[in-house]
Amino acid sequence: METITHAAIRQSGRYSRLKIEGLSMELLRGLYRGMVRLRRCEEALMVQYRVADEIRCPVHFTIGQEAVPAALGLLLRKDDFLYSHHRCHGYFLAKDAPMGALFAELFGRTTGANGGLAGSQEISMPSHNFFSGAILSGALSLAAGSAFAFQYKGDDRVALAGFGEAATEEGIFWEALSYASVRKLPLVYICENNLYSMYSAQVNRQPADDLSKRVQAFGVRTFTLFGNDPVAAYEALREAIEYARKGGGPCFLEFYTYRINAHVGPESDDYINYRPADEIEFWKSNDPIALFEERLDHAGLLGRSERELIVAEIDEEIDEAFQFARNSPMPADVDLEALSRSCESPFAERHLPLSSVGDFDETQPVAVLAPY
Ligand SMILES: Cc1ncc(C[n+]2csc(CCOP(=O)(O)OP(=O)(O)O)c2C)c(N)n1
Ligand SMILES: [Mg+2]
Repeated sequence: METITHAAIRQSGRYSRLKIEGLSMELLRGLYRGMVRLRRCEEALMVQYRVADEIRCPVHFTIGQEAVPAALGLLLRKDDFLYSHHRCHGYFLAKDAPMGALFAELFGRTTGANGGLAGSQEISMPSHNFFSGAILSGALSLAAGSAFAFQYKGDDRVALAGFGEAATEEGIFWEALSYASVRKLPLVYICENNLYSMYSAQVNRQPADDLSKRVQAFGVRTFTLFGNDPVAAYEALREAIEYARKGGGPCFLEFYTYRINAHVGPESDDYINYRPADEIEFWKSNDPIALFEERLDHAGLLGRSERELIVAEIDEEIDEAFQFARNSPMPADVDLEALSRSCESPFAERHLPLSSVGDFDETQPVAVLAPY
């Protein structure tokens, strides 16, 4: 199998393998729309971020990394669970969660997905089975737990988690992977390897750029791909999700990509000089949307005027999302104590008496926990 690393991608030059032949117009339009919707959303939020200082939470933008969330959005079922990390807007939209609830959350309004109290990197939308979080790798074990619950109940649901390559530097990644492999859990791990953790390159943090190889040692099926090809991303994700759904066990997909914007916030962080200018230029020339548009033009599909209509429709949705956020009320005084801490634990209180029946006796009946 061909080895993919960030260095090998640079060496092989501009990507030329994007194939759209034989794909339905519905799929091509869906991929294009998903990528452009995320891009326009992020660009608009960047422009509005400082205007009137209405967005106060840190935002990790995702320009350049649109292909994977766009592909994922066409494959997820409503009842699947998707977990994500700090760079979460693409995953939020992929789970079909409403743009207005995202914008209002960033604006700190009551109509935000979490009533304006979570902000960008902690946003969740339980009604859409979507959960993100700023604790790096925290979502990985939660996703494994959901996958365990689905398997235990005999559901054919899949739990997925999207994260960056630095999440694999936490022990919990390997612990969850090991458990998922042993139990053949319906779990799909989506790693967007964008080479950096904040301002630090992967080679300065990990022994080698060979994550998939290390994951294979855990008996987990892996897919390693150039991550700015939406069609390849779609096909790999489809195969992995189906494999997990049918009981094959967990999958790990590593998508090689690059974030064009700063690690956090709308302003550039290139003044830190943590990444070479020619590297940034290389990845700009491999912009997933530009690569896709080129192939569409070459094949004479989804022409300029049709694409402009899609963009206009998206821009209208974005305008409405801003209006919704700006016209929504700020939260009233919030009791943070009650929000973040509670001495009550109804689940434990219901079940602990059951599991402490008598002294240890291996013949005693096993307490059966009711689902909560
Ligand atoms: C447990 C923990 N440690 C450190 C951080 C600080 N932190 C926030 S984002 C980030 C970089 C993450 O890099 P990666 O996982 O590759 O995702 P990317 O930002 O590149 O998308 C770090 C170290 C954190 N949020 N949580
Ligand atoms: Mg990274």
